[in-house]
Amino acid sequence: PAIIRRQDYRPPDWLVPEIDLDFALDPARTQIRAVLSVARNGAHDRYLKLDGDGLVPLEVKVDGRPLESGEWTLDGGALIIPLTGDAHQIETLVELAPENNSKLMGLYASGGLLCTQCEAEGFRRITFFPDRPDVLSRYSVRMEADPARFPVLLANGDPIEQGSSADGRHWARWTDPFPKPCYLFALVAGDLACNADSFVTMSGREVKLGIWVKEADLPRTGHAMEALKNSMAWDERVYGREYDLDVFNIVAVADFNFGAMENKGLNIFNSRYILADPETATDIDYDGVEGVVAHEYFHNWSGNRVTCRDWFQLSLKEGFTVFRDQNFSADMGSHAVKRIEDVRVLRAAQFQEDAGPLAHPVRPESYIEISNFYTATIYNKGAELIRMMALMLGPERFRAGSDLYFKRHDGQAATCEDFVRAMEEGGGIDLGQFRRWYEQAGTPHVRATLRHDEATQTVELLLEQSMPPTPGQPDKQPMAIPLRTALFDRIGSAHKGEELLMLTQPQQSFTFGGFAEAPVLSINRGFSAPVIVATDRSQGDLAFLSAHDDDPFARYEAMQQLMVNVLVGRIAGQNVDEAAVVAAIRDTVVDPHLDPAFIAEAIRLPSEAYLGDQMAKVDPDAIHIARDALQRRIGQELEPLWRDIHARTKANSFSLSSAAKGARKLRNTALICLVASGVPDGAAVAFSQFDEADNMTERQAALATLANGASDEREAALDIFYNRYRNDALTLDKWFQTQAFALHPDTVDLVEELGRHPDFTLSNPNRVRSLYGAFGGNQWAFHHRSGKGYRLVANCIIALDKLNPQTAARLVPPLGRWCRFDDERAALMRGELQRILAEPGLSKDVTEQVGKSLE
Ligand code: B3K
Ligand code: ZN
Repeated sequence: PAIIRRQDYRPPDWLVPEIDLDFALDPARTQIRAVLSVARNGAHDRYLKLDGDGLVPLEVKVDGRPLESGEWTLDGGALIIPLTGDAHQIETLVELAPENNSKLMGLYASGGLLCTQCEAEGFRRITFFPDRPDVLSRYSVRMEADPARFPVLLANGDPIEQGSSADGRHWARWTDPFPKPCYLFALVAGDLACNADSFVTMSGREVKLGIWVKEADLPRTGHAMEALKNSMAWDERVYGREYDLDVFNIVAVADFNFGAMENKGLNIFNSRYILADPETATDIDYDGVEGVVAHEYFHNWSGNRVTCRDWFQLSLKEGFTVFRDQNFSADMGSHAVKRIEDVRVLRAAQFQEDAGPLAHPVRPESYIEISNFYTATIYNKGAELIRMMALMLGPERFRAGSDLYFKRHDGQAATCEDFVRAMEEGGGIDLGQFRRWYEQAGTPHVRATLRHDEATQTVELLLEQSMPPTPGQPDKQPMAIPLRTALFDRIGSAHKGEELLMLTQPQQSFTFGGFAEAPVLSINRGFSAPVIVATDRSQGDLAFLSAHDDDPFARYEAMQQLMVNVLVGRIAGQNVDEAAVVAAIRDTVVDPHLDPAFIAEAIRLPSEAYLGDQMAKVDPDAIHIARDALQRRIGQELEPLWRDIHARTKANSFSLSSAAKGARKLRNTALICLVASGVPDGAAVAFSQFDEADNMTERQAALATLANGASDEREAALDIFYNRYRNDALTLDKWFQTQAFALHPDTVDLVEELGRHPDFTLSNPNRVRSLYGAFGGNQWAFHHRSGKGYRLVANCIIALDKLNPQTAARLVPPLGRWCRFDDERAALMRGELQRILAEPGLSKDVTEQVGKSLE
């Protein structure tokens, strides 16, 4: 397949200032008539090329004149029309069968609805058009459908007219005053109920808000609506950004390839990020709804008003928008806990990506299939780059930079370079070297060594950076790395103030005076840079910081490092002191000044995958055994504490307050510890939590804890859960997911069985992700010695690729990490990748991911 390169970017040959679309909607046979006004862009004599994917032109007209079949050609799906003048009107007619669209890209059917997904290149599956983000058009859309099956007709912008046709059908016309790229086009038709509300903007305009769902789901839309109104107010307050249309609609659909989509004025969501109630949604789900609603809303400015010039600039909108949604969620809840959660995700997904065959820069140089580049690097690392700029600039100058960016590029298709330049000029800073963060793939490693000189009472902090090679980038230049740093006096447990150290050289040393005794180093506080830091701090120093660091992230990090050191030592067969870990956990748990949600984060053992990342070669079995043993010891030694916490965090009634959420989080952690201790009543305590809970957070956590072991309670709880929720797809997903995640020796066999379960289907991406996606993230189970886990996932990829290549390709990365494992496992993993690649008719999505994984 063809490689698309960033360097080959050329402005479009033809622009399309206006488009008029007419949809005669029907699941089996939809006709689409498109009228495009096209304008030659610059002086050239190139023909008009309109992208198409699987479309057959039934009619083609130029300026009203029907073309003979020889007057146009098809080239790899695209419609080619030679044109003589500089401005013409092009009309095409095509026909589609949305109900047969299993890729869920373009116009498709989901649960009786008709809906669209166009980003990145789905619009070309709807009509012939220059499908690239730098062609911006004004849209007018007419939809016509059977009023009984499709009473609601929605599109971007504002509704302007509606009516009934003579043949008993009805129609509606929507127009969007803001020029937009075609990836932001959307329509929805179906039998939907609306949670209607409104928001008054900072200039006093009233915006009508609607969240559209199946009638029965209406009671589950309240949290999403609150999140939407809070997001609108937050973007005004923090970025000065006001909403710009008179209506803002959100529709929830059951079959969706990812989380949600920011179509102008008509966001379309995976229902899992809209629907929430205490009976079926966990606190994590509630936070997910809040974060994704905010993310898509924030795209209205960072993405829609200012869009991307080409798909290499994807992080321009995604990194910035993730940064914005992260800060919004932090403001709505706890900054400390949100940062810890975000860093955990970054390390689990992005650091692994950066260390493997699919590593790519935040602004990639080439791709085969753009759908494969909606990655943790583009999104989460991209957000870290914005965060570093915001840190270096400070809040006022960062705001000046973002104001300049929005002002300068409103209505344009911009680049990452445009953003950096706006930050430089608006914020008054030189980001010359910082730009390497966009260019170089890989995670920088920083080694920090502290030397104390008693005679001069000074300390020297030596920082050394390096960056491992990544595909196509063998040698790296030094990065500009902002490290928030503090030095703690051992006596008094305080520091003299934090400093922002800029590490820009391969090696650099910083000297600090006034230390009669060697201080304790607290570095990369708040995780100020997305790097891997190695220090020579002793377990004693880490225990000190885990008790005294005033930066919550650094305190959490010290605790995690303390645990990592013990576990990695154990795995290597060393005799390590576990008592320090147990003591630090006890001290943290009983500290009355700490937020329970923070405590729960801090005392949680590092995941098996994270431990794997600390080793030269991952040994999944040894990691599991060591982690399990430490968890048991923590459970046993502090058993009364866990019982006490578990009892006293039981609430009388459900609330979504931070205090209530924190209590549930700590309660679930206490349950894990208690059950891990092996006390005879462990399963019974877990079962009663499962049984008595009035909320899904406690119920699912109890189920997950039971699922890790073998007990009658395990089987009973799984049965009850299944029977209670078998008709609720989103909740049944949790039943699949919990079993696929289970740290249980039989998980691999169970996943095989679940793949044959009557409720399992490849046609719903959420269901696929809850079984095979979750399983791919279960290190111990997936890397079962036999290779069975690899075979299961490869079989799923092969079968799913025929229906939905985009979702199939997302299952590839765990198989691609073979380099990190022993020779036997590596050979089995490569064998499966080769088997996939040998499949006839493989999509370019899967071909790209598998091909790169084998290099
Ligand atoms: N922009 C969409 C993602 C589209 C993914 C296409 N493969 C959702 C988001 O990031 O907000
Ligand atoms: Zn986004």
